[in-house]
Amino acid sequence: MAGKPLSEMLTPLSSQGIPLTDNEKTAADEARAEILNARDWIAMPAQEIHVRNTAATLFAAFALTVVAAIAGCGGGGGNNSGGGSNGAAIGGDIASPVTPPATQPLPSALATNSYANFKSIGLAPQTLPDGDNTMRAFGDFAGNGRLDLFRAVLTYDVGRPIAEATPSRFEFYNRQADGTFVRNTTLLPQSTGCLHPRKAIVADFNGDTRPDIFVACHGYDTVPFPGETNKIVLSQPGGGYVVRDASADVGFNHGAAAADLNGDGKIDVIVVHNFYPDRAYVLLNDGSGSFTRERTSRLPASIRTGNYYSIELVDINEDGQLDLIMGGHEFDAAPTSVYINPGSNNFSAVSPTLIPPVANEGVVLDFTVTGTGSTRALWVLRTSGGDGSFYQSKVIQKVAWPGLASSVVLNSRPARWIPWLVPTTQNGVAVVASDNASDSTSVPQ
Ligand SMILES: [Ca+2]
Ligand SMILES: [Ca+2]
Ligand SMILES: [Ca+2]
Ligand SMILES: [Ca+2]
Repeated sequence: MAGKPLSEMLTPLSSQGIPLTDNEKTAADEARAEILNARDWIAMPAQEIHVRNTAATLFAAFALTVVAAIAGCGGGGGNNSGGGSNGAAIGGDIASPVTPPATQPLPSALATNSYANFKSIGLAPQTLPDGDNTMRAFGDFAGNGRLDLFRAVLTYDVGRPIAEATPSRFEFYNRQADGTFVRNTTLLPQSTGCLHPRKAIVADFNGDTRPDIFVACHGYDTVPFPGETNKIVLSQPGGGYVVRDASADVGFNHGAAAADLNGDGKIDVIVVHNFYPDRAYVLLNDGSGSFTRERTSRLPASIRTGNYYSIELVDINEDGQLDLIMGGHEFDAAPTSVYINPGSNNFSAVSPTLIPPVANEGVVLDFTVTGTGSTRALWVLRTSGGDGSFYQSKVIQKVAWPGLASSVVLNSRPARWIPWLVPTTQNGVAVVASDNASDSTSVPQ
């Protein structure tokens, strides 16, 4: 894309000799028109530009990504068999713009695993507050029957010395009837979080039926990578929350998933981290939200050779037992792997089912499962890695289960990476989408 004038990029695609379907042409030309509209805004009075600035910035970034993909300057692409093309990605991305809902129904009760409490609650893409929303979780934290938001906001600059680094801020937001979020400062009087949180998961860790949040924290994000402890945000009598260390264990904790692993009815956590030989560890819950590391590993030895960062516990083969899915840097000896639960929650002797890799898009960020029976599918959210590029793309891979037929259904580069996907419905069509409406990212199931 570098060196190509904007005017040339914005000429109608049909005149550039690029083969597109009719739907793709329509979508692409609509995007082109929107870019030209955005350009016209430059001539607006300053006040009006200010009002429309956020929307314009978001849309321009999105539209430029589309043009880059169409113009063929996006990189990547699958090395796997099956369908998938930029065309399919463009169709899915543009033809189904995300419209935040005015209402957001809540499930009647919390599930006993963190995957379900995020991805099985009917969550539609949300209009999140300004600022850093990468670490986010949803639940009825304020207990008023309406979906609320938890997020962790970084406050340090990784370009500055570690001695100057300051902890993140943990924040609750109440969802309003119009779908916007308003900060709730009374719910969490002491909002000091860990230095660098990376994933927030929801379950009732202290048994009072109210949602709590476990936050995986990896600490200062450059050398010397000292790591840090995870945090637990626990519901308290009277309706508030407190932040505590989840345990004394220090690590580069990048991902986590929660379920009752030892069968005592108390919800435990598997944490995935890096720089340590075991790569992941189990924290057993005493029932009050205090955790102790399990010393006899129930985790597979095969993860110990690679750089894993992402984890889910979800029943992919529909036998009623949660299965373990792990991903990270495929180019660093970490093949994306599914471990089927043998029925004991003990994965130590389970051989992995290997998910087809995607060349140059080897950073695996998140997992979602949809469909049933012959339509069962695993969706793998990725970004760039393995070709010298790092976190410079937005890629969604669909993998049929159990046949493992793989297709890359969205591949945008350059593009801002996105952290999470959820299954949802848009205009009556089942899709997989970012839970952040401003990402404008969805693909048909
Ligand atoms: Ca609420
Ligand atoms: Ca609770
Ligand atoms: Ca347990
Ligand atoms: Ca299973």
